[in-house]
Amino acid sequence: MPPITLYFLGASRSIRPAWLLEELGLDYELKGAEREGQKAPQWMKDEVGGLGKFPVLKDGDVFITESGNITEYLCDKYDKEHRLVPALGDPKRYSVLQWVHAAEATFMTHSLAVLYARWSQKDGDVAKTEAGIAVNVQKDLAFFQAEIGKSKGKFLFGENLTAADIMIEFSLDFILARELGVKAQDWPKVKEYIQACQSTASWQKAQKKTGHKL
Ligand SMILES: N[C@@H](CCC(=O)N[C@@H](CS)C(=O)NCC(=O)O)C(=O)O
Repeated sequence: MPPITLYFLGASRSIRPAWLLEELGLDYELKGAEREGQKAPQWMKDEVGGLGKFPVLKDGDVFITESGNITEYLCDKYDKEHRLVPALGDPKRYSVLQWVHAAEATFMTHSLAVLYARWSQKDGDVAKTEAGIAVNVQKDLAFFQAEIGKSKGKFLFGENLTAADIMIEFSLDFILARELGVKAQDWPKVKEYIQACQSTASWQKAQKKTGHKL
């Protein structure tokens, strides 16, 4: 049995650590499940404890939660050549980690606000609420398009994949797939970037192993 287990919830951020594990060439056991209603099944929550949100990584006896934290953990422990996150003290480290954090703290926060309004607003003008919240999502996507436009390759930091791509790809795919405040534009560069990420051998392997589909 490999020491690493990935608790994977279908159609979720769990694709990030699956992609990263494949990119690092690590062997791992997959414990996968689909949502029941809108929620992860109870057995997964019972097994991992905590907040009961996914993905969760188990390495030996240690449970790690939060996809960004799992990313930093796996890179610190297994990316000894600092291919995916530059070494401590290298100023480039913080440019990469900026995206690792922005993927959740900015892009997902802004876009989920749209989704939650859609789910929970029972009366009044939901479209108007969405349009108001969508401004932040559009600013995020415009910023991303500008930054990818400066890259000398197909990924955020050139031709080589980094942890920044492994975190932000899901946020962008989720925003476009669920149409969370994106209607003002077609976002061609965002689509091209998602395509480039999903064409990597490691993303393809992760998708095949997990069955990930948004
Ligand atoms: N910030 C957390 C978010 C975790 C999260 O909300 N996960 C969702 C799936 S993407 C989940 O477990 N939902 C099922 C539930 O709440 O029962 C991360 O990046 O890992």
